[in-house]
Amino acid sequence: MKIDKEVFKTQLIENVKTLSRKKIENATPEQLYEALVFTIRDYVTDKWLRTHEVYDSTGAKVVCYLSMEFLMGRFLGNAILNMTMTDEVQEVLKELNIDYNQLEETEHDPGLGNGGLGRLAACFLDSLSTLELPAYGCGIRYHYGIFEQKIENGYQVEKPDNWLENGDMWGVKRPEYSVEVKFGGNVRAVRQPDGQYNFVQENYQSVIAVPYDYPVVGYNNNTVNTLRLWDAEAKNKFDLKSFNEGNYSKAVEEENLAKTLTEVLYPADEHYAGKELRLRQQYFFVSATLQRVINKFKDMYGDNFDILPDKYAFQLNDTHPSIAVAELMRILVDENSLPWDKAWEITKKCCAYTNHTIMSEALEKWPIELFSRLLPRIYMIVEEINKRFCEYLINKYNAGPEKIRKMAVIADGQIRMAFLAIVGSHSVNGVAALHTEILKNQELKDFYEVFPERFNNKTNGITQRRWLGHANPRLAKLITDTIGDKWYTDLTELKKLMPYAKDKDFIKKFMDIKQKNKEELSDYFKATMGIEIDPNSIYDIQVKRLHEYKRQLLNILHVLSLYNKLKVNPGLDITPRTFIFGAKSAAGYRRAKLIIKLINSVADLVNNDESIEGKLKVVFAENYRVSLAEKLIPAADISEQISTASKEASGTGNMKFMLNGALTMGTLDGANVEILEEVGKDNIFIFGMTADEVIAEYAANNYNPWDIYNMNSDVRGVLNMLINGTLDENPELFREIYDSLLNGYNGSRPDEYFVLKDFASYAQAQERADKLYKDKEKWAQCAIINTACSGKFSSDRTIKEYAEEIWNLKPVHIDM
Ligand code: 26W
Repeated sequence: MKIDKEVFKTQLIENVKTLSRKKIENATPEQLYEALVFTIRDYVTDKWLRTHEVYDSTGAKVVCYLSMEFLMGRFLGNAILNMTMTDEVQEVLKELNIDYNQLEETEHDPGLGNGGLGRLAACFLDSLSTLELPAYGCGIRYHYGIFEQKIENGYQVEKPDNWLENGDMWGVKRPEYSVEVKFGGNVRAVRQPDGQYNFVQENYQSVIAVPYDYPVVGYNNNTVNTLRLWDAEAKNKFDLKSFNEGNYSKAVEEENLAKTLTEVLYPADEHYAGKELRLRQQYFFVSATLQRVINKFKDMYGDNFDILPDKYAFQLNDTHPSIAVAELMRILVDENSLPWDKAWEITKKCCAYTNHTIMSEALEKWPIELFSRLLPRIYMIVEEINKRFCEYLINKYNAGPEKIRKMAVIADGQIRMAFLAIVGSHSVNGVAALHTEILKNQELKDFYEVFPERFNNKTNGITQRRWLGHANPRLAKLITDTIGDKWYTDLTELKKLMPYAKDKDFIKKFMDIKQKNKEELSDYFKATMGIEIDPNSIYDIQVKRLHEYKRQLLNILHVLSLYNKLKVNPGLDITPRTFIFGAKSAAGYRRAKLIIKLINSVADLVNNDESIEGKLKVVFAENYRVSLAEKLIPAADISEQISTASKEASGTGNMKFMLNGALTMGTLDGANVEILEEVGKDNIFIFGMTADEVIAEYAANNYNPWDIYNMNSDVRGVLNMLINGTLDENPELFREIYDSLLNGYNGSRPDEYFVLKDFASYAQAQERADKLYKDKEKWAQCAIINTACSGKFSSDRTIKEYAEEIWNLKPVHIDM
């Protein structure tokens, strides 16, 4: 966007004055940040208003992306980039002697998500706006995001993340769109004159859902979509009626409910805990969203509900919002008197469900007792859905009791949210080709047989605006100087870099940038953690949530084996390597927390042993989050994507690293399979069991890791170190890890995730990497090819597929 620099400068100076009563030269970075946000927001708001004017006047179809998590990252830099104001803003700030980077760093990175699923939602919003697709992100305005991680004495310690403490600079409160959300009480059936029953919820507790809107700026266009996050407020700060009736405790209860409901994001990733408050959160934001949508729909189209699917699509980001199926039925049937069958057809046409994991611990199954107490009317509706579905299975497929119990939405005293989502949607998708095949042929086989037409794949993607344009401005500029700037909106343009993989001049520039990024990261570690790392070493990075299936353990055990090799043979010719980890563990996931401690203990051992002459370094980067990812990923040489095959649904970090010219060290899991297809086998390090092998091995159930221990002396050496006091003064500290690998722990199978089974193959792949790195030019070529071949993994491609194949959503051009 062309802006007048002088005007902009005046606005900025004025804003500093009004907001802080200061001259610009005396303002603190925080005050400057605030004034800059105000200035930028003005430009954004014009487009934002216009966007919604056009949506309303054209009656365009809108997608609501329903998600418990949106891991947006900082807003400022991304908004400026997408407004294409970066150069102008930076020039103005330079003229005013202000450090732009420092201002960006002042923004609290809002961590309203756990990991991949939340970040995917954020990338999708960026693509939706860039593609001019009408969209709302719908979620919860948690007052506390994912905890801030501190490492104390090698252990993770969780600190509250009060992201709103300095105000909410980007959110706009919209009290006029508030709605009431009801919990508990009882349902009374009221017989109507026509003999039909009306169901009324009585004696309930309720809260007011109040939306806050955040702008989602499209790249180089006029589209500004909305991220709508719901906050809870008490109905009446002091409910007068309840008070007068002497129902003082109810008034207080409702106030407490409002306070706790949106207080904090649940920080357990891929682990279902069955907490009442979590179910309340789910119903809260789903009900608020659907009520608001239906109110608006009725304002625009009256009660012609047949066209609801032509106007709204609801995408369910995992099962977390799958209660939407029942809530939409309630609104249509109870509040708008639609016949059940008609409402059901409409609901199915509107809803679509994305599955993000096959980990069985993640499956949401609510106990009937809890569910029916909290949501009595919704429970009745789920019962009816279940009854009709079971009848369908019997009539159409002659299903017997066995089949029914396997597939019912309600069984064994529980409500199975994934099944509710599948039954109530017209589309069920996995997030990578392999993942979708596993859903169809294993996890959801029964449903695939009944509804084959519903199943489809949408391989994940990432936004190149944040993950290249914003995170790696040097590389972005080199690419633009070389092939033009079309890649910002069409990532397949990067293919044009292929010929440059052999161009000496380009190779040098590409690798100089990598070097510069590595030096910057080294400065960052020095400044924040006091650790020195060598920018000439290989930066080998594994950053993601800590989970056993992701196998950070495999990585750190391999580091230990390298250490042992160097101890035996100090002259060993290996390229110096810095192994960088970043990972938050769920607060209650004991094994994962112990693995963090292990990584830090290995770091202590290795980093302080002068005899290995700095050939190995281990760094655990504290508090991994979006803004830290933006520093780490552009500096990576090797990207560790080493999950047990079949377990990682897709992965998206793998795509960010590839885009930034790192080589993948990976298993044939999730989207790694497709990365291999794009780059070819010479430009990636693949190792380990395949998904089929893992599944077969698991079924055979005769794997004995002791065989590996006995045969492989590297493995033996490393495992012994876990229990012989080398790593901690308490030799028993890591006994649990040792046992889990060799003997099984607490009833689970030994080495459930095949760490030892894949160890040798992993070590060999690492040797291949070490060897390749010695040929600087060859390595550079591979790195460039990785960037050049990453076009498929743009979330623009993914979102186009969702829009065309699931939502039937058309772009709407916004003119100013
Ligand atoms: C109920 C607790 C819970 C919380 C979060 C269960 C499950 C989750 C998510 C589904 C976990 C998650 O983020 N899954 C990741 O989704 C990414 C986006 O599709 C994939 O790339 C990752 O492979 C997958 O682990």
